[in-house]
Amino acid sequence: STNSSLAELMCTLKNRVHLSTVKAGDGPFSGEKWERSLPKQSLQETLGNPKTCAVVTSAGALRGSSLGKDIDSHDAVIRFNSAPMKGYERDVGKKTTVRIVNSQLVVSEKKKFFQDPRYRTGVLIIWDPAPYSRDLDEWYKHHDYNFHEHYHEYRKVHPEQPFYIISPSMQWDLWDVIQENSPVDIQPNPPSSGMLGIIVMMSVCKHISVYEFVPSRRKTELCHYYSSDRNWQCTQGHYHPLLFEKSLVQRLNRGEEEDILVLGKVTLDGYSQYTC
Ligand code: NCC
Repeated sequence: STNSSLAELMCTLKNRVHLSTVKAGDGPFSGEKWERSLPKQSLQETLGNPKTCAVVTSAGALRGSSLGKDIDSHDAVIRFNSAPMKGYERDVGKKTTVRIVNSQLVVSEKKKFFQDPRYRTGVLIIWDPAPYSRDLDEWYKHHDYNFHEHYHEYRKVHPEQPFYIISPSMQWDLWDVIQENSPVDIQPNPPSSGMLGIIVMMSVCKHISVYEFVPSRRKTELCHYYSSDRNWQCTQGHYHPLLFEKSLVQRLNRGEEEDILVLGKVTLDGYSQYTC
């Protein structure tokens, strides 16, 4: 299956990896408190069906890219964790429609997460890197970072901002597809926030541009465009199966090879563009 065609791979993802968030009443996520906190509208309803979407990774290679205008020309833009716009508009733009954060960030940088304006725009989505399991009861007790109370509190302080929790089934369904399409056994660690964001956008958008996920000629040891940390593992992965995610996404590219080299831009079709 490692050599399956683009269409086959698209259909595998479309059929098996669905946008799935926790809803009030899902197993242990029951009772008054969850009823109050979890959004009534589905994530699909909230995001609608944007025509064009941009996925902005946090890669250091975005620094000096001047891609800001190109990125902001999309109908919807997704960013990750603490990635800032302010001061980096020229390279990464300033529009934010969705932000995916990991539970570690929300727990360990609580104060910033609750106060910094960068988190106030758009729809928030949180995920948690728990051990491989789709079981909600299991996950409720053994999540990696204890984000539940933070989540309830954030919903109280910022009730107008949609905030969703990704179901573990989504990340592990995605992991299975990554594993099945990789030549070697990979660690059962969850896909990166970036890969989850690509799936979110493929689920709702017609066309998606992904920036510096598959590295361009600007490929650099610089971890993030917004910090000075240097580490190749940020781009190549150590915990997340990043290299395998990247080769999967490269196989889905509908754009020119040159766009990857020069711009770091992969062009994907959304699920809606395929009849499987
Ligand atoms: O670094 P991070 O992700 O926030 O980056 C977001 C996504 O961009 C892609 N990326 C990033 C850097 C790079 N050089 N190349 C890339 O392709 C990846 O797809 C990445 O997911 C995460 O996935 O949640 C991660 O988060 C950080 C960290 O928790 C947050 O930045 C919080 O501030 C993780 N780092 C550590 O735990 C030290 C990182 O492993 C992945």
